[in-house]
Amino acid sequence: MTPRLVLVLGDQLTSSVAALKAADKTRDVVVMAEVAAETHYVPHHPKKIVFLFAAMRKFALRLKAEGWRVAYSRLDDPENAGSIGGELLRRAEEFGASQMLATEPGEWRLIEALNAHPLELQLLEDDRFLCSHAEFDTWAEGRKSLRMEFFYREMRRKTALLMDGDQPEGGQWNFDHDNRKGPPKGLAGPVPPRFEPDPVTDEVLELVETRFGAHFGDLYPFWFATEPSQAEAALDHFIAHALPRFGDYQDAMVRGQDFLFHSVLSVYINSGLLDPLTVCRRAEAAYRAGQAPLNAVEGFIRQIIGWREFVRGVYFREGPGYAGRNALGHRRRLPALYWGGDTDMRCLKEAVGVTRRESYAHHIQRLMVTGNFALLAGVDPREVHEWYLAVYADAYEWVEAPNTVGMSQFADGGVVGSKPYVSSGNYIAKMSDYCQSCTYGVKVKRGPDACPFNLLYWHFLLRHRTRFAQNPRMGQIYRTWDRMDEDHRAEVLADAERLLARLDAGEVV
Ligand code: FAD
Ligand code: DLZ
Ligand code: SF4
Repeated sequence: MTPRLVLVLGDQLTSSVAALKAADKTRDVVVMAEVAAETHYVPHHPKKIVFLFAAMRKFALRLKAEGWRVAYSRLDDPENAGSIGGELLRRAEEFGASQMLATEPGEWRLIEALNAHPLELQLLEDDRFLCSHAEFDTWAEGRKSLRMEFFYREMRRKTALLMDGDQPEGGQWNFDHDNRKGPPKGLAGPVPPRFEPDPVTDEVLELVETRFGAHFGDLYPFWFATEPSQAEAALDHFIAHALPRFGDYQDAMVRGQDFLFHSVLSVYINSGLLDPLTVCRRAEAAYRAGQAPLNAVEGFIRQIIGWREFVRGVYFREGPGYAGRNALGHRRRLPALYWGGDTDMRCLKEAVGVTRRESYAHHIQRLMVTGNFALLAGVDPREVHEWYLAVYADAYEWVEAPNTVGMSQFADGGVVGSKPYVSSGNYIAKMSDYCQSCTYGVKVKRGPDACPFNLLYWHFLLRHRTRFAQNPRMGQIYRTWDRMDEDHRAEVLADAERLLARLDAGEVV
């Protein structure tokens, strides 16, 4: 029998991925390829590229050890065709194959490329998720709006995680009201374990330094796990040292504390090094053993079986055009400060700084600092989306786009969230220690020293008054604005305009 090609992409690194489960070790050839097209369609952070290539190379070695025939293309192979489609064609010729098996990629772009490919394709649904496309569609069908909270309850019932019979553990589904503590002075979290690069990773580091040195982001020190046993050690460390306080300080931001009590596991979960349900069961076991409180464990599990599954459902349900949506008609260019340009705003300096160093920022930095500022300033959501996709090691479109285009930029018009996540400087002042060392005054509401978030908050709301004034959760904000002194209102808007003009002129803001 002629062999079939079995495509394994960089974020499908587990032996239980659908295409491998359906393949025949004695007949088929696994195809894995480092290709220029995937590294360039957005300028990925060098740490992200090293992570993926090192993890891919090690996975290929494990597959070979398990008896698979693997055709692995390195980026610097002279024969490398430069794209996934091109590599499949080259390997088809080499092995005389006319058929291929693939697990559905996490981006419409690649799904479309595979569907258009001349080889006969068997495309299998990615079953590393709790909720299949059909199940999500059944849940979504007929609902006026999709709300994560109700979806999440279904996932709790389905997995029996934190359930007490048919009731939620502790009598409530959600303990979020306990999870919004501002940081006390000196708050410090444990540092995630760091893994010394081995010879495989060293070789990739050299390659990436030469080829992608110009991309935004620091390559060194490189410390990510690149194989399952290391990722499991990172999970053990999180459960023992950070999970107990994950809930309390989930929204906190502290200078010099890049990770606080976050898990830093998304990079491993999304690429296949860790299984999401196993991660949740480990967290639940810590709660049952009295090692972590319910508000922490429920909050953590909700992110994985709630938000993570929900945004994936939205991405695939909404179809290929999702990442290009721009419901608010925003057109501003992404300011240079996102790519490391100078800024006087301490919060943005911190959030972009950790992104550059670690290819990581935690959720509130992504949502309420970089995301909030881009939305208030009216940046084109396509540019915002491409930035997030490029700079974070955990970013693949299925998860990044609904978070960015939907949750953070409201560019999907309200599919992911019922109202935009916008705030003035107040929120950042409450949840962080950033404002204490900022050039701007967070309490200053107008004039050159006013916190830019204070000015742009009102500018945003007024720009979109027709759309948002009818939203029951936003009407009160507009009434507050209407009660302010007229001269004050005019000055705030004029200051906001001046600030935007300075941003457009490339001045440091
Ligand atoms: P923790 O805070 O420890 O959370 C635990 C786990 O829950 C994470 O590892 C992740 O798997 C999951 N999770 C938490 N929140 C979300 C969410 N909103 N959507 C999906 N999964 C979630 N997450 C990505 O995995 N990839 C992305 O490209 C991505 N882009 C984002 C862009 C924006 C604008 C925003 C606001 C959020 C984005 N997120 C993304 C969600 C979230 O910020 C990251 O999952 C989280 O910061 C990863 O760090 P952690 O592992 O320390 O997470
Ligand atoms: C993100 C990425 C990068 C940078 N490089 C590769 C690669 O060279 N080969 C590969 O198979 N996958 C890569 N990936 C991941 C793919 O882009 C990913 O599979 C899609 O984004 C779909 O989730
Ligand atoms: Fe950010 Fe405003 Fe606080 Fe400065 S004052 S850190 S710009 S929120």
